[in-house]
Amino acid sequence: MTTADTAAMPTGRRVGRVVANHGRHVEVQDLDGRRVLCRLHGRKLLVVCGDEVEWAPEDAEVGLVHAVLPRHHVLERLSMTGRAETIVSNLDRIVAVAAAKPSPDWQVIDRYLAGAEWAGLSAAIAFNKCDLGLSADDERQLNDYAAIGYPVVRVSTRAEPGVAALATVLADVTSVLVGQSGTGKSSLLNALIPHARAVTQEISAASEEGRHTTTHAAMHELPGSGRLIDSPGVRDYAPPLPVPAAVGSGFREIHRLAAHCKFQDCRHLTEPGCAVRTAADDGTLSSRRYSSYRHLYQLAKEFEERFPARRPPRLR
Ligand SMILES: Nc1nc2c(ncn2[C@@H]2O[C@H](COP(=O)(O)OP(=O)(O)OP(=O)(O)O)[C@@H](O)[C@H]2O)c(=O)[nH]1
Ligand SMILES: [Mg+2]
Ligand SMILES: [Zn+2]
Repeated sequence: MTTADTAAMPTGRRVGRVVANHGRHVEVQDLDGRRVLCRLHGRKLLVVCGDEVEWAPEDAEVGLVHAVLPRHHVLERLSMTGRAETIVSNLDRIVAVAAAKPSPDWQVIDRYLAGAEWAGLSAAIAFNKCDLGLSADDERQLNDYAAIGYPVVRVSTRAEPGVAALATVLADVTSVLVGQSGTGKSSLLNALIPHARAVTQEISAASEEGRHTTTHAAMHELPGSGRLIDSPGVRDYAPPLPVPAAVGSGFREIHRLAAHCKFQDCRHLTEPGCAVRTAADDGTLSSRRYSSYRHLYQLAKEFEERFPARRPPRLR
């Protein structure tokens, strides 16, 4: 926010950042660091965690949010109606959190990574609960992600190796922790910022799944510099999808290989001379990543057919 922008604001209004979203109420952090509970002006105002807003105090306790300032990078999800829903805004990085337990859903991780590529966000992977040990398959998947250039950190909130490697990935930027319920996102937040005191809960002994403990996104200041947003765990996730032909750009190694396909408009499915399929066959491309690509390609096709009027998101 520049001085010129602030000068254009009606008197009494201030700029703040939404640090928690409780539906019709949000918590706004003022420029001096004070947090104020605010109502939203009008039903149409859609506010998410991370938003910069214009707000004004109503009384000593409560404020009113009047407007959302333009957002830069956002994390969105695809809704059942084919729309993009913003989850958090003004981000730099997503950190996809998987864990030894519940068992990782790598396809969900791939969808977060593809969404980050399309949204122009950087992405990293944190593998938590390393104190429980990593399976050979977990090791293989993590090594594959590292090989294609994503920062991968192995962490634990209970024992060695601790969370120092994650702190390094988070320094100086605004990040959001995303992933399945029960992987330990809120526990990681608490390990990095003890006074955050986010609620955590054991995963279900019967289903070995998380209990969806965190119900809304909340932002915290990291020691040193940087901000960290904890978000509710998901069962599944899909980002807003581009046209099917652009799905490959969400998979950086597939995007690189595509330059060697015989046909420029290769979809990497059944075409002859496809460098992507050849790489999947000879093992230079992870067959699991290739399968995630094909699933997302199929989903993009289905959405294109079901929602022909939908405008695909602009890729960055
Ligand atoms: N063994 C082990 N357990 C952990 C570790 N980190 C977190 N846990 C446990 O995992 C369970 C789930 O942790 P949460 O932090 O609530 O998980 P979450 O990802 O925030 O879950 P949602 O809010 O539902 O998305 C809790 O019982 C934590 O104590 C770890 O490093 N090792
Ligand atoms: Mg949580
Ligand atoms: Zn191809």
